[in-house]
Amino acid sequence: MTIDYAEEVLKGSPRAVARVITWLENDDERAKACMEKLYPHTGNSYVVGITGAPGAGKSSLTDKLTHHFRSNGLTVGIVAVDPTSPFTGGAILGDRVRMSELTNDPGVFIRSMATRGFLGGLSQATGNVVKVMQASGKDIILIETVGVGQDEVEVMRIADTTCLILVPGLGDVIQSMKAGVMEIADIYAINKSDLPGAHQLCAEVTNRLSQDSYFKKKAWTPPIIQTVATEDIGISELLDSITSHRNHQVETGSLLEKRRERTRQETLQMIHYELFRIIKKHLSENGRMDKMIEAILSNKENPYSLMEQIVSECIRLPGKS
Ligand SMILES: Nc1nc2c(ncn2[C@@H]2O[C@H](COP(=O)(O)OP(=O)(O)O)[C@@H](O)[C@H]2O)c(=O)[nH]1
Ligand SMILES: [Mg+2]
Repeated sequence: MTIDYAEEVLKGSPRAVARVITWLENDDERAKACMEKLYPHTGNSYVVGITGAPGAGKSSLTDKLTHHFRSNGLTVGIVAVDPTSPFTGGAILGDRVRMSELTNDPGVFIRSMATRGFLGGLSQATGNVVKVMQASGKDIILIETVGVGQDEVEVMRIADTTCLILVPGLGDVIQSMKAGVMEIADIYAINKSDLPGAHQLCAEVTNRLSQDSYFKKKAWTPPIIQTVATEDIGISELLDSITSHRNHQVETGSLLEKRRERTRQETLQMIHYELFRIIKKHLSENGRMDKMIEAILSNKENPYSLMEQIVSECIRLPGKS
């Protein structure tokens, strides 16, 4: 008898969850049929993003937050989109030992992701992984990313609440905050508050937020929480802020609005990549792509009119290829 993996995911089987995620990663055609069945069961969990520079303590905070969620009786899915994360193997021994506590908990599912090489882009791939975890019944999904590139910022848009982790002594914070990362943060955690400079950093961020016209207009002012992840200090405050932000968004309707916008983007993106896939397949037949490139290079054709020609051909293609 063949196994119905979607059914197994819905029952919460970690092996089925792992299998379906692997299909997604490998662009295996079995993933699509599975996702169709899982989709109606997604969207019931709350998604929290944890971002910040490498070494800021994102994994440590994720770990501690998970323990807190677990003691509140909630199940947790962790998606680590961070090449430097202990979850992805770049760990010192102590971290590995600590993480393995979570690995033994059936109420926790941890998955690390490669950060490059997904056909539909990193955020789409992460979005799918989150959906599989949601369908498996996890109450909270935590996504850890390194807040550096545009890809990672896009990943954070999957989150209902985004926490930006800053640490004292990591150079010009205000400068790095201008890079678009600031706009996505709903909560600031000043981690490593046991180190010198934490209070000053706190004051700098408070100042920056009060001056920024973007935040003046917003109904939600991001709270700034001081934490020491390694000592479990400030974690319950961080958790309370996440809850407050969630309540705020539910009350104002902005959660629904955020999810509506995300669904719009996701759907458009899916259509975009599917069209791209069909057109690429169409072009690769009979070595047509190579011929086109040669024609363009020798100035017999130009890419603009070729593009129009190809698109109109593909729109007329019978069914999907
Ligand atoms: N002093 C201090 N060290 C911390 C704190 N949080 C994390 N660390 C340490 O900082 C290092 C990087 O932490 P990690 O969670 O892997 O950071 P990530 O790269 O952002 O995921 C590890 O050695 C942690 O033990 C903290 O609050 N205070
Ligand atoms: Mg990490």
